[in-house]
Amino acid sequence: MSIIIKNGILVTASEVSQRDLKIDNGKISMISSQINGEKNDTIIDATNKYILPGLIDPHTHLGIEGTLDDFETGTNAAASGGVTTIINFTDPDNSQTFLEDLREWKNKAKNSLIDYGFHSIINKCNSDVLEQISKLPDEGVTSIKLFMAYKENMVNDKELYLLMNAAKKAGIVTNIHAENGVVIDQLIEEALNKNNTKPIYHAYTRPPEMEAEATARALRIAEITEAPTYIVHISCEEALKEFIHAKERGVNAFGETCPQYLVLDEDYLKKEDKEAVKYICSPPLRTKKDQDTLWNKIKSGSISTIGSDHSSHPYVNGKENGINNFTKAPNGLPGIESTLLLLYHYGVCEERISLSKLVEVTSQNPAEIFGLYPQKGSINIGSDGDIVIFDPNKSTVLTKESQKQGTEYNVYEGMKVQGYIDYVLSRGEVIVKDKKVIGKPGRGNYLYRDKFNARS
Ligand code: DUC
Ligand code: ZN
Ligand code: ZN
Repeated sequence: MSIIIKNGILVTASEVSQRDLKIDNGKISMISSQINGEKNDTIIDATNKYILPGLIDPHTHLGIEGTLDDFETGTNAAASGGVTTIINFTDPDNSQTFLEDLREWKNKAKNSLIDYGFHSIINKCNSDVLEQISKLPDEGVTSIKLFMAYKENMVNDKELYLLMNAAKKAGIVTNIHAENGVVIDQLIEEALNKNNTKPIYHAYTRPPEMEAEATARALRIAEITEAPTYIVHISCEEALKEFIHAKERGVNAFGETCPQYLVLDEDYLKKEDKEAVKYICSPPLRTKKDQDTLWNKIKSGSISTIGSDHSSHPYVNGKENGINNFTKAPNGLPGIESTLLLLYHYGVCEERISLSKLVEVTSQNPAEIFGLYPQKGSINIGSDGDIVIFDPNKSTVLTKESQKQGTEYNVYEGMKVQGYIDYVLSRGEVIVKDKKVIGKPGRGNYLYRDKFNARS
């Protein structure tokens, strides 16, 4: 019994064309201008709708202690937004080695609805850690993440150099949170000493120059180690300039931004304190000018991917702690289910990017960079049947009532966006239909990813 999607407009990173699609045993088996089904086949009519490859969200934080989305609720939310694969970050637990930590995370993810992989966060450097990095590919993990900010997790320059070197030798790409944590901590201390505690000081103490400085430093180290490097959540023009300079020098660097940096700006941090605290994330929300630059650099190809950086911190006993002191609010925004709709509305409908570019940055590029292509990332014969059927003629309103993610708030509350997610298929199984999640938790597979093999 096959699944046949008929009469839709198929979109890949390279073309948009009217095609029928057939899926057998979870894999795409035929793409043709007309496919006729047989008696037992399931036919889905996609007339006037787009057929897109499922999104790969390369930046999620499900299952973090104190947050509201575990792998079950978080992947339900992801799937309802058209995401069929996530690459989630582990969280270092200093009582065990990071390989033990990774195995615990694999176990934690067993109730995932969709396919998943991990990036290992590494927050220290010693000979054991360097040795363990070489073992990560056997675990199916071909990316690590290093922080240049946050006292408890950041690594210094020597460690950055040693860890990136080890990652390169192991065939692993290094993700970097690029902010100069030392200077930022000093700026925070100075702000608090002056009683500057309102949410907007979160942005003022994490200025674009310090994101740019860390980006440049990381990429200079990448230049001498020749380590493939992926800068997560680029938020501003200053950092982008450094990033593009490095690429022009031949550094094998990839850049990611997030929907919040494209759609929201620092004015949200100037709202009434109790509202503004919801918007605390790092790097902070920037200006409208930065948004324009980010869109332009997606269009031009400098930025390769979009990740949601989904972090489902509660409002009560979470974000609200920052009302009188911004440093007490946990960093990060929920948004795993709104990436496709936001990019379609603000990107495609507002003519900032093409539909094929949307597919490239949300599916093909993350698959290629993180060792999932061609199993994931496009609509090819033999690829997994991970498909979104998207209706461009209907609209969706983003609200906390209608969302699947666990937070009591939605940072895009009330936004009416063009587009509607009709169906989501994962390996040929319909897991979302008309906003209802019908796939079962635990059906998601752990993805053993290939070693790094991409060129920026
Ligand atoms: N960085 C992330 O990548 N996610 C949440 C918080 C942060 O600073
Ligand atoms: Zn980060
Ligand atoms: Zn993150």
